[in-house]
Amino acid sequence: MTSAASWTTFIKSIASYNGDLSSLTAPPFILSPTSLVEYSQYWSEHVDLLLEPNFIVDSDDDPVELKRMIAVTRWFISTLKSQYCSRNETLGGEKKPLNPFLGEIFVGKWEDTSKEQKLGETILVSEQVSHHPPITAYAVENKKNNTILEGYNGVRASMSTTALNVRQFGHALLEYRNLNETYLVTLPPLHIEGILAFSPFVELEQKSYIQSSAGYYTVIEYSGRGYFSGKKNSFKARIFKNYEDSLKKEKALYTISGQWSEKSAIAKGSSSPSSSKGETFFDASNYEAQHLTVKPIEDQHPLESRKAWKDVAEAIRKGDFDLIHEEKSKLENKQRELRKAEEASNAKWARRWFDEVDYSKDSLDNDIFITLSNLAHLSIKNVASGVDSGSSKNDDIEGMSHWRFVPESFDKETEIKI
Ligand code: CLR
Repeated sequence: MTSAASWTTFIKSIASYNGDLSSLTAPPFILSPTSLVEYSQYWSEHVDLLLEPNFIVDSDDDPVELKRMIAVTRWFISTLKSQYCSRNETLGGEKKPLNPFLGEIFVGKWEDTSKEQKLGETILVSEQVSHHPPITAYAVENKKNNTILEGYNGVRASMSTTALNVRQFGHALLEYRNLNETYLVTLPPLHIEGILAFSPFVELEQKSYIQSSAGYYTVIEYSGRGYFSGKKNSFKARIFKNYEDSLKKEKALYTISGQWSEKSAIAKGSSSPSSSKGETFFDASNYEAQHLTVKPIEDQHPLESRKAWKDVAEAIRKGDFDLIHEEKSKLENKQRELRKAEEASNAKWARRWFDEVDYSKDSLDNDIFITLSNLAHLSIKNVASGVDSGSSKNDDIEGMSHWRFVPESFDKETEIKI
């Protein structure tokens, strides 16, 4: 098959798409040799910004909690280029990632190479906690600064005439234990454009939110080429004293605007900073991502992603369709055998570092996710990330499962070395 012919087959398979991303038969050149379980690393490629709130000192201008919300918003904006553009930079376009198997894990660390050792070591643990539907859970932990980011995510996709539309499920919780402050972060919807033109890329859309336990509330609005700025990867973020204030845009304490993959500016109040008047908020092109270190494949456990997918990844790099298929089937058959054996012995695959929490059954007093969701008027049901609790889309109650990190299980871990 020529690549053009297999691309046509791919477009056709997309047209009859049923919502399950693993069922898409994509031509080799659109396949990435990286599993989705690795994507959790994108949350922490600017460790300094993630930890910054720990180092902000109180002064007599803005309240320190507001300064921290600005810092958390800056960290969040800084993650977007890694999350949504990095395949374009390293692989020449958006790709279809490997669909992780149940129990697949990915771990790594960011070392602090500075003399002062202000940041200390930061680790990542990522685990595939569900295969149908695919859900990845992760935690980023910095013991030195008592800071933990944890979360989980899954996607639902549907095809329109020109784009693949993707809704994200899940959220992140960012906890600064020394400050006694926690932030809830929702995940924006997105779509993949450029499929018909052979060059797929992500564009974010609609809104996402950050809710601080101190009350402050950030609303981020996304737009692409042809909308209010006409530039790709545009956003506008407004920081409010609380959710109620956000109902009137004029009440914004700060407004940030620009491109998340390039430059943005911040100004006090509710009008957008102009590039001349505003102070630089974040400049992605001048702030290189810090990649985590992963131990060599030889030293990895069989459940670790790069080890488990090694032969498939090599076949993808060679662009050998038959070999890809053969290697993938080996792995998938092994998984099928495992599930069958579990079923026969009435056993369930044990999740390693995460617990499933069902908010419709488990009684959870003082649960921080519930508290923050209530502050932000966000649904705690199993609905797309960022759906308002009063919205008509808030009715998808097929269990209200969420995934939570269990630090003790990780501390007891003996088989997997970071
Ligand atoms: C996964 C969670 C990360 C953010 C993120 C970035 C890109 C998304 C990915 C998530 C899910 C899978 C995704 C991908 C972009 C393309 C890919 C939607 C949300 C799909 C499966 C690829 C389809 C094939 C195309 C190349 C046509 O934090």
